Amino acid sequence: MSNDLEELSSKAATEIEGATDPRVLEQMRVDLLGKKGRVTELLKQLGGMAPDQRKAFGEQVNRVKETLSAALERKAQQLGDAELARKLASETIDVTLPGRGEDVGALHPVTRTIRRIERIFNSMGFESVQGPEIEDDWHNFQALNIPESHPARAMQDTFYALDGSRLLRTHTSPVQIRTMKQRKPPIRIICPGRVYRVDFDRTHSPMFHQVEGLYVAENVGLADLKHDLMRFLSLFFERDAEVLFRPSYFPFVEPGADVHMRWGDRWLELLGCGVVHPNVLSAVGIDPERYTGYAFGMGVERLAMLRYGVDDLRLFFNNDLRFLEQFR
Ligand code: 2NM
Repeated sequence: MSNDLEELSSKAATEIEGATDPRVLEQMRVDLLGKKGRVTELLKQLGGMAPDQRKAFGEQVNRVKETLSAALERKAQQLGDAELARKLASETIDVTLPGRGEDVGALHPVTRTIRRIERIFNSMGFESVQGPEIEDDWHNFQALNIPESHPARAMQDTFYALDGSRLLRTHTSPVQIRTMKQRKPPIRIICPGRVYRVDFDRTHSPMFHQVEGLYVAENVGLADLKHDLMRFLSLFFERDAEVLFRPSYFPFVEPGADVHMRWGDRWLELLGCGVVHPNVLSAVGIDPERYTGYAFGMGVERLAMLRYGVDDLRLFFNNDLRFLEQFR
């Protein structure tokens, strides 16, 4: 074999053996055996040779060509196998690992209770209305027949802005005041929402939720109030509620009452209510000679505690998942 061919063959064989990249190996194949490859060029030279030389040289080049071709193929296979093995190793999935787990969320028990109260009153023809939590003195007190210096203002301690111009509503009644100013009777609404009072212990939270209701039309009276509230309580507690109306005082109603319900061998106070005071109707521009109304208010957390058997109101505000998860 000629020295040139010998050298080309052994150099190429070494390079092929040392290849680590399939693309580099493919480039080697093109450089050696491609249309313009070095081995191919040698074969092209055969045409210009003397017949005796041609036979011997042709056989040598062909042998080199076959050797290199086989080496290239073997190496390509080897690199392909290595690549596949690497890929399989890196994409291994351990199916015995524990899963990440999916937690299902749930509505807060207070939200559930508000929705339950709303659903019942909506079915009785009451429309849900909402309003601002930051209020002024007129909507939260004056329009509700609670003038400055009235002792009723001391009944509930109010959060005031530092300059005294605004306050956090202490009940949702200002929403009813706003609605009565905007609409003409008949008006039949319930107002769920957050309210705020300076108060914090086992049964009081500085923020809590109320649902207040209002029905203003011609000839609305105490009998309508009693009937509608008894119907609500029976639907809410899913039993024939034994209900007691006891006289009580709220400046925005006359007469006023506290509603109690028999709970085992005790009477529990559940909500307050009454016939809307004529001063309230006058304040919002409704003629008290023509229209009358009833109103009521209830604490949502209190009803939620009774319905779910919760004995500490603060559990509703700690957001401890061990508590909340029980309401899924
Ligand atoms: C209560 C008890 C009694 C009440 C009155 C009004 C309004 F705006 F119509 F005057 N809204 N809510 C009311 C009456 C609320 O909560 C214990």
